[in-house]
Amino acid sequence: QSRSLEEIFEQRIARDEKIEPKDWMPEKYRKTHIRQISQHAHSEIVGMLPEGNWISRAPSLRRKVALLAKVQDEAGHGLYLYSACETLGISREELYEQLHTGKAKYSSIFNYPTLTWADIGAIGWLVDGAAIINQVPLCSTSYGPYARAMIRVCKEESFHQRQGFEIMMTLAKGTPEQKEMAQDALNRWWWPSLMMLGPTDSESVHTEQSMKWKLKRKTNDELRQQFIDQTVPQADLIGLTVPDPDLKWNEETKHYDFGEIDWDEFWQVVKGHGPCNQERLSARVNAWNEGEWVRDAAMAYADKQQENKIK
Ligand code: FAQ
Repeated sequence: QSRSLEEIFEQRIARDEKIEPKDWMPEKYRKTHIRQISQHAHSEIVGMLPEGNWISRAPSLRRKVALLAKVQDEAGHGLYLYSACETLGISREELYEQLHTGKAKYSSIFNYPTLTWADIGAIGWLVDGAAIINQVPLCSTSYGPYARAMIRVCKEESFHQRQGFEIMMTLAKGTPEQKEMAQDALNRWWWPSLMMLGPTDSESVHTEQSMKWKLKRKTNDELRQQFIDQTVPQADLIGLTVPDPDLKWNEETKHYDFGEIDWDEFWQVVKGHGPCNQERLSARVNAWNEGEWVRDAAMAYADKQQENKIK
């Protein structure tokens, strides 16, 4: 019986049909989706913190409005993704619990500090740039709720990427100090942005199975190469230098060759030892604890409404 269900499932995947919440799915498919979608949701929520740091210090009203809108979008993406994840039979409380206890990961990139205003430009340009490259293929992922969430998320990420690039372009065209600030931000965010796309394919434990299930449509290395090929000409255009002496256009492969990524640094950050891991996690745990009275009040109000209805 279960074998034939599995066969039907495999055939549906082969036909590029979407799998919906009430459809039969292998337990491992469900689990790995909970893992990836929840980590994605946590990343959106933790990702608000480095940028939130600059909302009150944005250099103009226009910049402040755009940054506020971007950070709000990220909250929306997080909530959207948590909802998609809940359709797989896990509760919001369990998901938060996994984040707060360090059981669930979130993207390594958000464990780096935002030291100057140019970092806001670099995050939009590079981090959202990498996020789009990773997420566009996810619009055709096999799990329906995740695929549909990605369509809207990608549209908003595109605005985020452009606001970041425009900040960098403005700084690069500005005073020598401003240009230097932009270059410094690029120097610090370049390598972590490449790491963000995940370990190399040979080290990636989940890629093979996730590609078979069409959860992932491209491998980590394919996405990384695409990101580099897209971003290097953008840096050239605004007169900034990508901090990689080995970076070179390869006429034969029609791709950029690039230098060695420091994977030790990546795994240190993933294991909780990055520059801001503790700060990020404690900000989330505190927000949860301090919000308890709001949740309690909302529940008490809902109960009262329900009682009134019964009467
Ligand atoms: N950080 O076998 P793989 C955003 C873990 S959203 C931390 O290759 P997989 C928006 C991985 O979980 C950014 N951990 O894993 C925004 C696994 O550990 P596990 C987030 C990482 O899943 C912009 C282990 O390493 N985007 O930026 C990372 O096949 C600006 C082995 O790795 C998504 O989550 C990492 N970077 O591939 C917000 C997109 N990479 O779980 C604010 C959806 C890997 O077994 C401001 N996710 N690990 O304990 C994906 O596409 C995939 O999950 C990958 C990883 C590509 C991230």
